Parts: sequence; structure tokens; C-alpha cells
Amino acid sequence: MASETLSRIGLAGLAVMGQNLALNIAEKGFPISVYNRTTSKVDETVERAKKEGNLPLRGFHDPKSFVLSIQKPRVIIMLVKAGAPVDQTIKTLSVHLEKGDCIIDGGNEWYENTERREKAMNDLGLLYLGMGVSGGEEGARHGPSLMPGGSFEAYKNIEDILLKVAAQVPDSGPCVTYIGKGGSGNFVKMVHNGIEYGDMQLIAEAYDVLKTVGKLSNEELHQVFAEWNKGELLSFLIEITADIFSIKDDKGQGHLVDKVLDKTGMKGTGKWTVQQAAELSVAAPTIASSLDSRFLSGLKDERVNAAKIFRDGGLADVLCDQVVDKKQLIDDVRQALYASKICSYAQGMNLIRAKSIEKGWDLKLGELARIWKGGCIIRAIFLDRIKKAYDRNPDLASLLIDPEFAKEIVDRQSAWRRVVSLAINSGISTPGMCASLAYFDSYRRESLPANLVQAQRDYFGAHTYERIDVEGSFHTEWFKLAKLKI
Ligand code: NBP
Repeated sequence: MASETLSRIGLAGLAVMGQNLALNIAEKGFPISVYNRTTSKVDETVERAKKEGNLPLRGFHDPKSFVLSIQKPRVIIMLVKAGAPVDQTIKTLSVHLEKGDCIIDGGNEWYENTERREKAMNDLGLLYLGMGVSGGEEGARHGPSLMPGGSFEAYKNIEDILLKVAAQVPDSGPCVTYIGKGGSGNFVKMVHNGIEYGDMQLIAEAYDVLKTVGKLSNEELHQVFAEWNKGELLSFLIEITADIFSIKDDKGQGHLVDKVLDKTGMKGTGKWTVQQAAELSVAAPTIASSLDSRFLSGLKDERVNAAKIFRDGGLADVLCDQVVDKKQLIDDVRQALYASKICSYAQGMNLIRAKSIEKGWDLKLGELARIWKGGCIIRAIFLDRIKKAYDRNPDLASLLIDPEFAKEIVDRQSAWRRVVSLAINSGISTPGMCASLAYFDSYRRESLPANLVQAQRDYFGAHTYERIDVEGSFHTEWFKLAKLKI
């Protein structure tokens, strides 16, 4: 095949993400070849490319002609279901690849799988990248946030494409950067998703307090969230939340949101984030509480049964039906949401940093905040502040102690405590806001009751303890001393 007819890049896996990313790449002027195991999706994509502006996209039904249609060194982005399908697709494609060619996995893959594959590919003289892609269908089509990690040489081969295809944010550039070595791209995308879980949970709690305690209607909720989206909370998730409250049910009376079953689904990246936090001994209680809330939401039948048992036992749904000043409540909830969000991001960032240290990835936290400013689900004006905090001090121990964030938290803490107290007294669970507040209150205190826990450990297990006044490791015969006193 003459080089002028070769495509610049290939993409394998044409479900929602692959199809849209391929069209995005073609639209940016990079001729692309596409392939999918089920060939009808290839034809569908070719048809879309024609309809959406005669884009330079060619479809292939067999892997060999697909691979041979790409210019060398070949780069193929793979967007198939994570796990075994990735291994199968690599096997299908790699037999036709040559030394120096590269495969990029754009899926939500477990970072260790990427590291295993990178090593195996390396043994064959092939390059490998694991690239987090965020922004769903819309992002993939019009500009996602891209988190490529792995072979730097491979990244350089397609940097020009990624810079054009990624979301573009005025004043801060394309939402892509080389993340780091190994599985760092997948790891960062995983924590991004964990942070997304936290954001969604905190927003849901704000909704619950406003609706259940403040008795706001969907129209009022729409107004409140639309207003919040003009200030410090401006973000994609707040924007879509405002939209959701405005949608009427097309199958009956009222609003659609009230007809949606209260059971949250999940695909695993939030769970991995919490597992990693535990592995690395990093506290991530807001993200963990969002995961627990999804687990509890799944117990719909049990909750219906429990509600009946407690209602019959005399417990009202809303324990404290107090009259609240709506305006004050709305303002308090806004502040509680913002302060809780700072704590959640502090946890996510610290988790990334801990992994970076463990693996020697040398990740730049400010850069991550920058590439999340556009294209992805957690995009928000707030990320600009995070970037600035790490620009001021790249070694910041926690976002909580950045002078600007510290001031913002202090300014909002009374409102935050009012909301959490009101929710607790009303019997409305706000696990994310409570977890964030407890995280803040633990982190900011010089002394914690851990002295007692350590004494207990030494009492029953001779685990020893340190003293505040003398260096060294100590053990006390607590039991004997206690008995002597008696
Ligand atoms: P899916 O995750 O639903 O995967 C469908 C694709 O995988 C199809 O192309 C399918 O081919 C292919 N596939 C499967 Br399933 N088994 C295969 C096998 N054994 N060999 C070859 N191909 C196989 O697609 P998606 O929702 O577009 O997501 C792609 C990746 O991007 C996933 O890792 C996902 O987690 C991640 N992601 C998704 C989103 C989102 O909003 N959907 C956002 C961000 C990241 P077939 O057509 O022949 O069955």
C-alpha cells in the first residue's frame, strides 16, 4: 500500500467510546482506520463518518488488512471491555504488528494488567500505553480528558494527535499530559472515577437535605443548582443536576427524577479506588462512604422492609420536622458541599501521591488538576484552585493546609456543621458530608484519642507504645498494675 493511502492511526473496538473517539480523531484531520470484532459496528462507524462530514475514516472487517492500513510506526488505540477482551484483542492485532509499533488501551483497565501487558509487549519489541479516557460518549466525540501512561516513546509518537483530540480549555490548554510510567495513566483515571463517586454522593446528599428537610420542590431545586453553577461550585455535575430537576416524566405526572429507582449501579473503579486507599494506608473516607452508599442503595427490598419495621415501631421518616429558614438552609448546604468537596479531593490527591511514591512515577498533581478541567466528568472551576495550590507548593502534604483552601474551610465550617447537625437530628443520612467533616476534624487536631487505642493494644497484645516525653518503645504490664490498684 502506498504511504499516502496509509492511515495515521488505527482504532479497534467500536462500541460507544471507540466509535466516538475514532470520529473525533478523524474530524481533527488525522486519517484513521477502524476495526471491531463484530463487523456491523465497523459499517455503522463508516456510515457515521460519512454523515458527520465525510471524515477521513476507513473501516476494516479483518484484523490483518486493518493493521497493514496504518503508517509505521503503527499506533492502534484499543477501546474494548477491560480484562480478557483486551488480552484477546492484543493477541489478534499483535501478530500483524512489527517492532516499534504501539498499542494504546483506552479502557478503564486495572493498572497492574497494563503493566503486565507493557512488559509482554516490550519482549516482542512493541510499545504499550494505558490511557485513561474520561468524558463518556460526548467527551470522546468532542474532546475528552486523556490520561496516557506507559512508554514515553509511544506517547511522543501520537502526542500531536492527543493534543488536538483532547478537550481544549482556554488559558490552560489541551486536557492531556504524559502522566508517567507503567500503569500510572490507568491508576490516575481510577482515582478520577473515585473522586467522581465522591462528588456525586455529596451532591445527592445536598439534594436530600434540601428536599427532605427544606421541602424544596423540583422547580426550586432546579433554580438552586442552576444558581450554584454560576459560582464556586460551577461544574459539569452541578450543571447536569440542575438539568435533571427540570425534566418532566414523559410516562406520567410529575418529574422524571422522582420516578427513577433509588438503586445506584457501578462498574468497579470506585471499589478499586477504596481498595487501593486501604492497601496504601491512605484515609479516603468520603470516597469510601460514597461506595458504601451505593452498596446500601442496592438493598432496596431490605430497606423497604426496615422502613416498615421502624415506622411500625414509632420512628418517623423525618425525625425532627423543624421549620427551617429556606434561604439560610440553601446557603448553608452550598457551603457544606464545597467544604466537603475540598476534603474529598484532598483524599484522592493524597492517594495518587502515595502510589506515585511507591511506584516512583513522579506524578505531577497540579498537572492532573489541569487536565481534569475540561472534557471529563469531574470538570469544574474548582480544579483551577487545586492546580494553583500545587503550583504554590508541589510538596503540599494536603490540600486542606493550602492557605487558600484552609481559609475557605474556616469560612464555611459553621454552615457545614449546621447542615450535618440538622441532617443527623432529622434522621437524614449524609455519609459523605459527615465523613468529610470527620476527616477535617481529625486532620486538624494536634491530639487524637489514638493514645487510648495504643494503650489498649499494648494492654492486650504487648504491641508497645511510644511516649510523648521520652524517646523509645515502651511496654507496660497494664493488667498487673490495674489489679495491684484493686
Ligand atoms: P464496552 O466496555 O461495552 O465494550 C464493548 C466493546 O468490547 C465492543 O467493541 C466489543 O466488541 C468489545 N469486545 C468484547 Br465485550 N469482548 C471482546 C473480545 N473478546 N474480543 C474483542 N472485542 C471484544 O465499550 P465502551 O462502553 O465503549 O467502553 C470501552 C472502554 O472504555 C471500557 O474499558 C470502559 O470501561 C471505558 N470507558 C467507558 C466509558 C463510557 O462512558 N462508556 C467512559 C470512560 C471509559 P463486539 O462489538 O464484537 O462485542
